[in-house]
Amino acid sequence: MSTPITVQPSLAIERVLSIEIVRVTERAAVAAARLRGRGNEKAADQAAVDAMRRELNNLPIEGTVVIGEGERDEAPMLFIGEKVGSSHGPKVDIAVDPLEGTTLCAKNMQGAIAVMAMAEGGTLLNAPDVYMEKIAIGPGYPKGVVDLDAAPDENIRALAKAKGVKPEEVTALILDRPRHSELIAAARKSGAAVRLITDGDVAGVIHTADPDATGIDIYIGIGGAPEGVLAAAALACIGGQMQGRLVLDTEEKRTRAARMGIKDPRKKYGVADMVRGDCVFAATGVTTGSMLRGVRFRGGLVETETVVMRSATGTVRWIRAEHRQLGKFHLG
Ligand code: VTB
Repeated sequence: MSTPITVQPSLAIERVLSIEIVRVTERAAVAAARLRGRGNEKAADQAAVDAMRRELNNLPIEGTVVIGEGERDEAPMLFIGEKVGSSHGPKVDIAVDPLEGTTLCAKNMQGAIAVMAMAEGGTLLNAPDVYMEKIAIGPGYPKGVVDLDAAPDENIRALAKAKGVKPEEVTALILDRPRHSELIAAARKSGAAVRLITDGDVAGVIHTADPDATGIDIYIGIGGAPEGVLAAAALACIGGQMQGRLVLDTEEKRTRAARMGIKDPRKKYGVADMVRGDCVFAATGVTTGSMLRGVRFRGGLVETETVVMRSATGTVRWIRAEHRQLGKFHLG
C-alpha cells in the first residue's frame, strides 16, 4: 500500500492551496464569461463574486478578505474583513478581484480576468478601496532605478539607460484616463512609446515582468489600490519592482485608511511592503487578452486558462483546463 500524502501545515500554501486557488478563479471566470458582451457590468461582477465566494468557502482555510469588493456597508459579499473558508486550515489573507475589468467583460473586450491572491495571515497590505499611484518595471534592474517621486521623463530615461537602449525603445503602459493627460504627454516627450489601456492594470503591471514577450517596459499611473496590491502579489512571485502610494486626498479617506492600520498616508509601498509573506496568485481569463485566453464554451465542455504563481519559489504554472462536469459552475 502506498503511503498517504500528508502536507506539513507550513507547506499548505504551496502544496494544497496553489491548486485550490485555481478552482476559485476558474469558477469566477466562467460565471462572468456567461455574461460577456451583455452590457451589464453589475450582473457580470455579481456572478463572479457569487461564484468566487461559494468556492472560497470550500477551501480548507481560515481566511480573511483584506482586499475585496469594498467596505462592509457597500459590499454585501467579499467585503473587506469578511471571513471565508471552512475554518479548518491555515490562517490566510485573501485579496480578490472576482472580475477585474467589468467594463471589458460587459463590452466583450480583451483582457477581463478573475483574480485572487492568498498569503500567510497578516502579511498582505490592508488597503481601502481608493486610488493608488503606481510605477512598475520588470526584474533585472538595479533597485530604485525608477521612483514614484521622479518626473515621468526622468524615470523613462533612467530605465532606458539601465536597459542599455534609447528612450525611444522604451514602451510605457498607461491607463487611458483624462487624469493621465500630462503623464502621457511627458512620457511621449521623453521619446518613449505609450500604449494605452482602457482597463485592467493588474495585467498591465504584470506585463512589465516580461518585456520581450509583452513589449511593455514600464507601467505608470493612477489606478485602483486593490488592483495595486493584487499586482504586487504577482510581482512578489515573478520579480520586478513596483512602488505604490495610496491617494488619500480627503479627510474621510485618511480616516478610513487609519482604521485599517495605515499610519503614514504618504507612504511609498514597495512589493515587500504590500506582500510580506509567502503568497500565491492566480488569474483566469474571462475574455481573451494578451496574458490569458478567455473562457470557451464548447458544447458539453468548458475550457479555461489560468496562471498561478507562488512567491517563495517563483514557480509559475499555466493551467489550461477542460471541464466536463459542468454542474459545479452552477450555470443554471
Ligand atoms: C484601474 C483599472 C481597473 O479600475 O485600476 C481602474 O486597471 C481605476 O479606476 O481595471 P477608474 O476606472 O476610476 O480610473 C478598473 O478599471 C476596474 O474598475
